[in-house]
Amino acid sequence: MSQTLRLHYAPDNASLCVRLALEAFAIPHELVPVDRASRAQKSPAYLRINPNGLIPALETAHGPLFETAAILLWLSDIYPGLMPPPDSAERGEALKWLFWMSNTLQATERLLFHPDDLVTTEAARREVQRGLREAVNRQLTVIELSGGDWIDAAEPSALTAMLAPLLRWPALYPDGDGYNLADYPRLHRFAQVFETHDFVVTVATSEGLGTTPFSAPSYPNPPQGSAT
Ligand SMILES: N[C@@H](CCC(=O)N[C@@H](CS)C(=O)NCC(=O)O)C(=O)O
Repeated sequence: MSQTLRLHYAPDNASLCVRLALEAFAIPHELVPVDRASRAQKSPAYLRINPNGLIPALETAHGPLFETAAILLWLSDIYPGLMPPPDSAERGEALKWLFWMSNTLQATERLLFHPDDLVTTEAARREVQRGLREAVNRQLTVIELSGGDWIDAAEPSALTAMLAPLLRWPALYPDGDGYNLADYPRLHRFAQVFETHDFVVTVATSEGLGTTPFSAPSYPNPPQGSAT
């Protein structure tokens, strides 16, 4: 691939999943910060890269990509190891959970963090967030009990790069109330081991996420980015 990959990112945004995968597999890339304070993700220049006005986007020699899971899957076609190969026994299991994380867990979390996308009054916001918080907890129970062998912190992959931030954000956004990763022992243990990898420390340090970014998260410092 001739053109260097350019990841448009903001600290502690969904771009974190892609950064973890890029760093884990030493994939050459440039980082392009998106200034959320000035809503740069809605600027005409950024909308030409991602018409949804959302972070991340990845510029490639074949054009810009958006959607975190699609970017991870695209990278896995070029960099073996991110996903099990198409003809392997593990491929179906990996695809199943990658899509589930994208269209179920991540989508529910996004609504939990952005209730204003759905309702306008404070009472409605509280009601919607209560329901979405329960939904996230139910979904985490599903993956805790049913997730496959890929939930292995020792084996970095597209799947674990996507999972770890999804375990982090509900502890912080909108306020962390009603969420305790320790209620999910398998996922909690995964987070504790995952965050000891050098590539994770590198990304967490760069984004100001602290020393236990997944098992015991704290707000980003400096706080210029957030998953919300
Ligand atoms: N499904 C999208 C969701 C991306 C997303 O929600 N990004 C958030 C940050 S985590 C964002 O850009 N928020 C800014 C906004 O809504 O204006 C993906 O995975 O790429």
